[in-house]
Amino acid sequence: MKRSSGYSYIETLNKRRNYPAPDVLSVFSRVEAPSPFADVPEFSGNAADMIFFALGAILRARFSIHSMTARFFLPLLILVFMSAARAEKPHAEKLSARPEARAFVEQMQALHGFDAEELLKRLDRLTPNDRVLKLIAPPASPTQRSWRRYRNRFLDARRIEDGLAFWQENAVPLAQARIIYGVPEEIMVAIIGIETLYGRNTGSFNTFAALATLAFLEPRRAEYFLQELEQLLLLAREQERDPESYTGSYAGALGLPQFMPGSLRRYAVNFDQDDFIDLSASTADAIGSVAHFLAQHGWQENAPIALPVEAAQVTPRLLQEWMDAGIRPSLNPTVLFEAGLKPAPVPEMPDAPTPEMPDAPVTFVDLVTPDAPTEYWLGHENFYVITRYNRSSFYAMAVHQLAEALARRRRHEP
Ligand SMILES: [Ca+2]
Repeated sequence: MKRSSGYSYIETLNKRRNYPAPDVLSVFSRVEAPSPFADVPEFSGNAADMIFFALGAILRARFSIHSMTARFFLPLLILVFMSAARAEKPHAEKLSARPEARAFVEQMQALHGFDAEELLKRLDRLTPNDRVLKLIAPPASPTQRSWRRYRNRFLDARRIEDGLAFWQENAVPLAQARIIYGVPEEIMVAIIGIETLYGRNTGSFNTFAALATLAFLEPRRAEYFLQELEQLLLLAREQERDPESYTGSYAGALGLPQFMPGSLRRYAVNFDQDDFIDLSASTADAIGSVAHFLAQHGWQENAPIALPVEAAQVTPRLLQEWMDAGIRPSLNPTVLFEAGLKPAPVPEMPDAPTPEMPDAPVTFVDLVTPDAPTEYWLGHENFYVITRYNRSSFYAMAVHQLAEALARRRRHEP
C-alpha cells in the first residue's frame, strides 16, 4: 500500500476483518456512528474553482467594465477565501466531542484500566489528519485490477538489486530466523522489500493521530481501526512509550514489515536480544517477526508455494467453480488434472526448474490482466500462509516471484 506498500495494505484492510477483540468490538458495534462528513461544506471540493471564478470576474471588471462591479466582487472574493479556508479543515472540531470517542475512552478505562480523563485530553489535543482520510478513500475512478501492472511494480530491477544487498547485510539474522522458524531467507527479504522497499518507505504519519482519525472519522472500517487504536494504546503501555511517539503508514502500520499494532503485540519478536522490540530501528527484530508471523500461521518448512498451470482444456464452468472454492487450499489436485489442467512453465522464468506436483489440497488462483490472457496457478498451503500477511493473491504471488528471483540471483552471485 500508496507508497510502495500502501497498495497491498489497502487490500489487507479490506479483507482482514475476522480479527479477534470480541469484547471491545461488541461494545462498539452498538454505537450509532453519525456520518462524519455531515459538517463538510457542500463546495469543499471546488473552492479553488470559485476563487478563480471570482478572481477572473474582478480582473474582467477592473479592466473592462467599471469599478462598481469590482467593488461588488471584492467582498465575494473574501467570502470565498474564508469558505475555502473552512473547507480545508472539515474536521476542525475536537475528536473528544464525538460520542464514539467518549464511548471508546470509557471502554479503555473499563476494560484496561486507562485513565479516561487523560485519554480524552490526549484526543482533545489531536487534530484529525485529513490526508489520512484522503489516502484511505477508494479511488474516484477505480482502475481495473491488473496482475501485470502489479507484478511490474514489485518485481522491478531496483527491488531485486536492493533485496540482494539487504540479504547480504542481514545474512546472519536471516539465517538464524530460517533455522528457528523454518522460513527461507528469500521470503522474509521479499516481504520486507514489498512492504517498505527494505525499510525505505515505512511512513511518516503519527500512528496515534492516523488511527484515531480513521477510528472516529472513517465510517467504513471504524471497527477495525478502533481495535487497532486500542492495540496501539496497549502496546505503548507495554513498551513504556508515549502512544504519540510511533510513526508509520497512514493506515497505522509500523516498521519495516508494516505490522499493525495488534499484529505487533501478537507476533513480533525481540530477535536481536536487546531490551525491546523495535520494528523500525532493528532490522533483526523485523526479520525475526516476519518469520515468526508466518510460522505461527502454519508455514511448512521446505514445502512448495505455487505451481503454474495451463487451463485451456478446462470448461469455464469448472474454472469458475474452482475459483469460487476460496483461498484456503481445499481442492484435490488429482481431480483438477483429470479435468484437463496441465502444469505450465513458470512465466518470465523459462529456465526455472519444474515445480513439484502437488500431493495435498490446493487453491486455484487466477491472476487477471485486462487485455491479456489470465495466468492460472495452484497455490499450496504456504501460498495461503503468505495471504495471511496480506489477503490478496496478487500480493502472495508477488512475494513468491520476488523471492524466487532473489534466491536465483543469490545462488548465482554468492
Ligand atoms: Ca530488539
